[in-house]
Amino acid sequence: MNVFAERRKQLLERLQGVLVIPAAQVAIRNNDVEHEYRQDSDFYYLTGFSEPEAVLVLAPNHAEHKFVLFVRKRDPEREAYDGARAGIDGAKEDFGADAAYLVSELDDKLYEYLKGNARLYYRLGDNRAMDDRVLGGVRFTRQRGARNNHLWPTEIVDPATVLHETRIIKREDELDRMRRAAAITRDAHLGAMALARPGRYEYEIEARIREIFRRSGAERIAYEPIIGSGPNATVLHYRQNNRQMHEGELLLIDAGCEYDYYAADVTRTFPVSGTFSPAQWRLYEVVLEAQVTAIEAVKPGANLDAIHDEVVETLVRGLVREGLLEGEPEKIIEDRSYKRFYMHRTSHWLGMDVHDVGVYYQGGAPRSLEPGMVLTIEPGIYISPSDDKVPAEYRGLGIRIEDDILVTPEGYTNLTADIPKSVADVERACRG
Ligand SMILES: [Mn+2]
Repeated sequence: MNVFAERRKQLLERLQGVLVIPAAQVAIRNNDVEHEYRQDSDFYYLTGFSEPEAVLVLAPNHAEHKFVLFVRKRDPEREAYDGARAGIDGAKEDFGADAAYLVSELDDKLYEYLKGNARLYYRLGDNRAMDDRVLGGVRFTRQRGARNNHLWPTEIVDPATVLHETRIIKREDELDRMRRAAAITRDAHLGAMALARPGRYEYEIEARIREIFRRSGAERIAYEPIIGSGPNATVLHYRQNNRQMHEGELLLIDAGCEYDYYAADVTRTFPVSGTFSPAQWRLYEVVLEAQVTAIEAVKPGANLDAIHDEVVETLVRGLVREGLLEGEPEKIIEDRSYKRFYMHRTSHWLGMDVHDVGVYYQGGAPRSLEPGMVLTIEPGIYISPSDDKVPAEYRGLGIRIEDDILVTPEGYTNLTADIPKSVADVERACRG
C-alpha cells in the first residue's frame, strides 16, 4: 500500500462523517497567464494528485466508495498545451480511487456521498464558489433526507480538526523529504556565503540560491527568499533583493526550498566581506547563544511559549551586557521594551507548508512538543538605522539565525545543523 493510501486509511478510521477537500484553485496572474500552480497540501497529502480542478471525497460510511476523486476531463487539445491529465481512468488506476467522476458532475454526485452522514468535514470560506456547490449538495441531501429516511449533514466541521493533527506529526517518509530539503538548502546557503562580497547585488545571491535549489531537484522555493544586506536586514519581510552590498555590512538570508512538497526554512547572517566587525561579532554571539540555548530546550513535553520566553531572557541579558538596553532584565521583559529589538515569535511548525498546520494551544495552554513534530527556532536582533539611542556601530544591524528542529523521543535533531553558524564556521564559509 502506498503512503497516500495509508494516510487515507488512517484518516478514514478517525472520520465521523464524510470529508470533502477541493484542490487548490488556479490563480490568474494576468489575462490568460496563470501563477505557478501548487496543489493544496491537505489534498496532496491524501492523494498525491497534483492537478487543479479536482475534488477529493472520503466517505467512510459508503459501502464501496471510500475514496472518490472528481477530476478534469481528458482533452487532447488542452493536453497538447498543458500536459497530460489523469482523467477518470487515471484517477482510478494510477491514484487508487474507488470511484472517479468529472468535476463537472460534482453537484449531481455529492448527494450519493453526503446522504447517511450527520457530519460533513469541509473547510468553509477558502473557496466561495466551492462553498456554494457543497452547500447546494447539503441542501439537496436535507430535502431528500426527511422523506427518504436517511441522515443529512447537520454539522459542518473543519477537516483541520482531524487532518492537521495528523500532519503535525511527521512520519519517516516525510522526514526523508525534509532532510533532503534541508540538504539542498544547506548547499544554497553555502553557495551564497561563498559568492557574497562587496560590490555584488542582493539579486545575484538570490539567483545563485534559486539555481542551486532547482539544479538539485527542488521543485520550487518554499517561500519568497529574503536577501537583506546592511539596513535591509532589519526589514523583517524584505523582498526587493535589489541593493548593492558594501564593505563592512552584514547580509541576512532567509531562504529554503520545497522538495517533493516539503519545506526547509533557514536563516543565516554573515559579513559581506567575510569578517565580522567587533560590534557585529558581539551582537551575533548574543543571537547565537539565544538560538543554541533554545534548540537545546527542545524535547517531548517542552512547549514553544517556554522556549520563546527563554530566548527573550537570553537576548535581553545580552542586550543589557552590550549596553543596548538599560536596567534590570526582569523589568525589561515585564514592560516588553525589548520588543524594539526583537518583535517576532521564535518558532512555527514546519512541514508541507512553511508555516505548517497544527494548533499552538490546546485547552488554553501551549501544547506540549511530541516526537515527530518539526519546528523552527529563529531568534533575531534588529536595530533600526535611525535608532540614535544606540551607539552608531550598532545602527542598521539585523541578525537572525534559524534552524529546523525535529522533536525526537530523546530530545531533538537539528535538520539544518550542518549549515555554518558559529563565527569561525561562517567566516570560513565566506572565504568559499
Ligand atoms: Mn521561519
